[in-house]
Amino acid sequence: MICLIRRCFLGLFLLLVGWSCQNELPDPEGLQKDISVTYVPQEMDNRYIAVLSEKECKDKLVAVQSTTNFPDEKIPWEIIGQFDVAEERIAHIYSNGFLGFSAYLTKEEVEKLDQSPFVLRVEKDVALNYPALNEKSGAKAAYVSPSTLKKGRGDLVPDGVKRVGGPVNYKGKNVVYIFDSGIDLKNKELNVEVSRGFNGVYSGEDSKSLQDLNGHGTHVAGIIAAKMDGVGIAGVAAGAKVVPIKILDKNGNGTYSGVLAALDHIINDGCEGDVVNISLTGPPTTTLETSILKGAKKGIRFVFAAGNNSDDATNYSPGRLNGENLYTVSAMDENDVFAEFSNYGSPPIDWCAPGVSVLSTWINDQYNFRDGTSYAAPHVSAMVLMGGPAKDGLVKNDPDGICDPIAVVKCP
Ligand SMILES: [Ca+2]
Ligand SMILES: [Ca+2]
Repeated sequence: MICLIRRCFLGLFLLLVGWSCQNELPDPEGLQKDISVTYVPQEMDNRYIAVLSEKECKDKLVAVQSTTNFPDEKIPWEIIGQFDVAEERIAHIYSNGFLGFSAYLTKEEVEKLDQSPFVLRVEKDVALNYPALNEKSGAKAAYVSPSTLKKGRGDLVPDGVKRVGGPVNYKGKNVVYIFDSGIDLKNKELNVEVSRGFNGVYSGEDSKSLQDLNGHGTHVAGIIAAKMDGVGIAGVAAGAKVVPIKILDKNGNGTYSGVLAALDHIINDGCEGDVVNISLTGPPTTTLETSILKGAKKGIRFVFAAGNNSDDATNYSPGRLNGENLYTVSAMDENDVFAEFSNYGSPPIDWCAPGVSVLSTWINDQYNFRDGTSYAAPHVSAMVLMGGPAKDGLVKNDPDGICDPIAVVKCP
């Protein structure tokens, strides 16, 4: 179906939600948009990522492979040994998404590595910075205290969850990895699987625990899986296990090498049917995308936010990826109208889901309304966990002229 030409409604865009029957909840009008999905890469001083040639290494380092149960991990160590890089200068070993390592290196060492037939390329590590991740809501702060969502009322079903046909009590065994700022570990609304988590943050308070010190990851987790326990809210796949994969600290800072390490962990840990919810977007990189494609080939399903740049989604990675087990999600408001901030383009966008004034869990025993494709993607992650979404009509005013299908829970 082809939409009519994009209408010039952007200036009239208002943030309104249908909470009229919940008078005690704050009015989300005036909320700032969460534009956390655009990062500003900054080169790190002397940290590099060496990507090794699997073919060269496996052909020529056969002796190493036969000595261990984890041959791929041994290969980077073999190369590290050949180049005399001290162990304390190694940040990560990569053996699942790709073969390689990140390390603190001198320029001379980088040049030597670059010339090795075992090395495909050496990339500079970059700092990822999502300054908006830490933005508080505006003057009309939309935090909701638990007392407004207390026992006896049952679970409040947020508008977005309702729109997609949730909540459904999830009974399956698969998990959703929350690739984000961590998860509120003791949140009673969430079934957090800490033992399968991973921390890709190197330094500061955030490196010590998978606890979410920002709120973003907890919000995403609640949309997917807040429990139907008679209190608070209910998520789309209520009660599903969520796994904290921390790649951003409380101020929205992370590193490219940390993101790659987190992906490497997921590809090793994940089973067929597990889902990874990824809200970040940035410029495309081959190493990151290769890793994701490797995970998808293993049967792990990746759900990406399209990004909040009001731009063509093909310019943003990893949401620009297409193929089996890869889902990219745009955002709409409560009237099924395409969100003004959402990236567009079909392909790569597969589904549209609610992403305006989305109510979900937060840290410090709070609930919060947020805007962004970061919150549209988790609706679809929950549906992918339950076997994939069904289509319920098309979003209105899609700027690319091909209206994205609206994702809803598939009838059993
Ligand atoms: Ca609940
Ligand atoms: Ca479209």
